[in-house]
Amino acid sequence: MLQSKSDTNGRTAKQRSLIQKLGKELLVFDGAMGSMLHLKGILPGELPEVCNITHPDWIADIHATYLESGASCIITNTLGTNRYHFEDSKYSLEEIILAAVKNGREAIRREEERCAGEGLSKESFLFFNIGPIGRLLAPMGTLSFEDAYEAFKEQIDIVKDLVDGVLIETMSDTYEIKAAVLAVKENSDLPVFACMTFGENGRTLTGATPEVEVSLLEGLGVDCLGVNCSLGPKELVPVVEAVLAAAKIPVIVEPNAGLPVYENNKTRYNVTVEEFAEYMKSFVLAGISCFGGCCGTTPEYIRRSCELISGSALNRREVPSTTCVTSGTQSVRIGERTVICGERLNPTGKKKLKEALLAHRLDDVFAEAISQEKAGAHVLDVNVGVPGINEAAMMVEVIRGLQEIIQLPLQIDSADPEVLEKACRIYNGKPLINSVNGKKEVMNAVFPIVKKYGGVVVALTLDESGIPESADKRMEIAGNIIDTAASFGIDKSDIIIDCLTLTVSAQQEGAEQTLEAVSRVRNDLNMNTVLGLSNISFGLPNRPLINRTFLTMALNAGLSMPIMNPLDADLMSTIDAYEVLSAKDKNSADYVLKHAGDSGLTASFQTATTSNQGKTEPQESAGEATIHSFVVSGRKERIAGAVRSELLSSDPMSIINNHLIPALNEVGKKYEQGILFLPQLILSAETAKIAFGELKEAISTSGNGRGKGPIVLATVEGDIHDIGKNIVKVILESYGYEVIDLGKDVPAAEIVKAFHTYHPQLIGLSALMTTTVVFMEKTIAALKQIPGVCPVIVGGAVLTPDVAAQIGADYYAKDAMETVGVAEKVISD
Ligand code: B1M
Repeated sequence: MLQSKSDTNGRTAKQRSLIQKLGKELLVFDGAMGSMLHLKGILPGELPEVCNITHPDWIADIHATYLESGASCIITNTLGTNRYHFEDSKYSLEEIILAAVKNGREAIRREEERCAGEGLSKESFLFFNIGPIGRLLAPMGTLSFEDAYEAFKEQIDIVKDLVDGVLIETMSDTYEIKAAVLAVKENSDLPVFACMTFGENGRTLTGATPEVEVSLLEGLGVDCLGVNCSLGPKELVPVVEAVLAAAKIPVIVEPNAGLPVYENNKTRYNVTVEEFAEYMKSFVLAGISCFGGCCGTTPEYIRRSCELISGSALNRREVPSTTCVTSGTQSVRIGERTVICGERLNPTGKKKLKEALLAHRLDDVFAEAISQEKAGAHVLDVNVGVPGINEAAMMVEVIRGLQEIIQLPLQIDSADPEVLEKACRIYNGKPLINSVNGKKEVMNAVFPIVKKYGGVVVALTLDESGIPESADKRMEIAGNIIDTAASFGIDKSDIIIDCLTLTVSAQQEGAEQTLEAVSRVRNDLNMNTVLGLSNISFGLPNRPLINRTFLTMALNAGLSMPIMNPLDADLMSTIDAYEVLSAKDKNSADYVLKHAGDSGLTASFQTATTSNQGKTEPQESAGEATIHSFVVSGRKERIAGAVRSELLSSDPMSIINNHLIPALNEVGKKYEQGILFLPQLILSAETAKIAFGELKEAISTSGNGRGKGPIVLATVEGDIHDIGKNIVKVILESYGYEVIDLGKDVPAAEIVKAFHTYHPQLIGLSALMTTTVVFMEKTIAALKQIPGVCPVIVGGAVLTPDVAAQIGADYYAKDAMETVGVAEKVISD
């Protein structure tokens, strides 16, 4: 797996020509296919990709018109040709994809003929278009990373020898785009262009920022990266600026023509040809290398943009090198503010963690990660090397679990290259890899992993002769590592040098040599440094004192990233003070925020009786181990136990009202504020569902009677929120009502049908979004057409008694208990 096919440089002359042009001359892509197919007369429900077979002439015509309008790159009509979209299709994936390629080639042939007729020479390129699979990847959905990879690989296997490049588009999940890029690079030599799509908040649906996208895709070695679709070109301006500020490789932008407006039975896009062209020109002047159009754009948009841009030279951007690692949502730049790497997920010297790993109590590991994140760590070291466990399997499991519940980038820490490889593959972001060293064998094993998966690697200044005593020798090893890395294509900005902390009680001169090496790496090599801290004080009394004094000296020498215990308040405060004194914390803003009101006593003095010399073992405070906190942080494995123990002293309804609903409200608020993202929202919802599952039994045993009703319940069309509706159902059942639950996202027609089938005495509708209240209104209107229909009750967070009345509902209930009150009234009447 380690070799990416592209490393073999087996590209065709056409592919090499494409790469030569990329970044030197403007490459113009085509515009939308879907809106053009509507103009051609595609029928409602007809799949655009199937038109490759049923209407090859349409597709070839559309491609040809784009080429004639100025595009030199066209993309196959294959956005959705993956095995999940075409499960039940009459045509095989291969038939559709081959037809799409044939149509593209036919258009290029016509364009060549046209140009030859006009005495022009023009080279056109055919890109295979890959879009999202249409299913969410785990942990948000059920599709595994490996299955996503296989679905992309299947497409690449068909086209690898037939096209000039691949354009991956409209991706909103970094994990999915990683699977797609790996599938292309491992199974073909094709040039890869990759785009993600961003929302109003400047993030992808799963919460990635432009910097996260750039770090990930550059690391994976794509040839060109960028942005497509999203909102309109105007809204994309800040995203494009952020991509251009971070990307060292060529950038592509393909906006849509704004959001669609449905008017007089027709869809119209609100960005005009002229506006679109103006934005494309400004993007080219700002430094993009390729442009095209997405939804709603037509050949006119491309033609006018080419006219306006004609004559503008590509802007050669100078992007400063940065050292950046990411999770799926957060990037951390190393070398600006001090980066704190949490050391506590490393079993060395931590008996409880070792036991937890051996007993497979991953819950303890995750609790430790959460407490380090809360304490202010920026990156977490993850090491699971305990004799007696399968380190590779455990590392993969722990990393998968951690990326579900925390947002910090991870440092994958192992001496075994196989473990590093497996972990880097499933890591969702640009990882920190710990470590390589000056030994030839280690460099040959680790650098290919760093290069392929695009990580930042920690380089230890030791080699076959061990750890050198002098700073001079450590610098020599650092130089050798940097040169060898370069021969693997790894830039020095993707290396952090570890000058190695020696135990001062055993080698007293060691600290000075380490600090000198740190200073020389920083000042002479202009590179970042990392040091594990706690080793320095081994064997001495009052270790925290030595640790924090060494930390201050190391920071002053130029240390970029201490690996340390973020739960040690004194160490953390030392960094806060250093950041002020070194003018990194501008206007002392962070310091004041954190330390206003401090007593001035050191934290270790305040907690002297309990600190145990800074050796805190994994533990969760009582405040953290609550139903509320488990829902907010998505701790699925802990929630059932917490609910069962709370049931010993509380009744189910008060658990719902006092713990679960406030927790979900907090999650909703944090989602709205952009603190949490969709993966966390989903995880919290799943955790809450497990809790409700536990409560359901307790509630139903308190039921008083059966057989009243029936009552039909449904969450309306367009809305998949069903937690509240399910509570209403359980409570009604516990009061003896027969409830027919139609589920979520239920169209009005189905609810009308259910009335005729079940003859309910009450129909209950739930909606949680402003956008779905209209469907609720439509459903009520449809029900009211039925003579003698039963009353309709509505509920859900967006509704109020006024809104309920406006949309024609008979009753409104603010919660499940009020629903029971209404049911009692309606049904006894
Ligand atoms: Co989403 N979501 N969500 N979400 N989600 C909200 C609703 C939101 C307010 C979050 C936010 O931005 N602050 C926001 C809606 C904004 C708006 O329109 N005003 C939102 C959004 C935008 C979205 C997505 C679009 C996100 C995205 O994809 N970018 C997406 C929508 C998908 C879709 O529906 N088409 C989405 C997805 C999801 C998850 C799948 C991740 C998950 C739902 C899982 C599930 O339900 N199976 C989810 C969750 C969990 C939430 C929040 C955080 C919690 C909702 C909840 O379960 N509350 C929510 C924020 C919030 O509400 N604080 C949010 C607890 C529940 C017990 O309360 O449902 O109100 P509730 O039910 C109460 C009462 O209202 C009443 O009784 C219940 C018990 O007391 N009640 C009735 C409910 N129905 C009743 C019917 C009755 C009577 C009473 O008579 C029949």
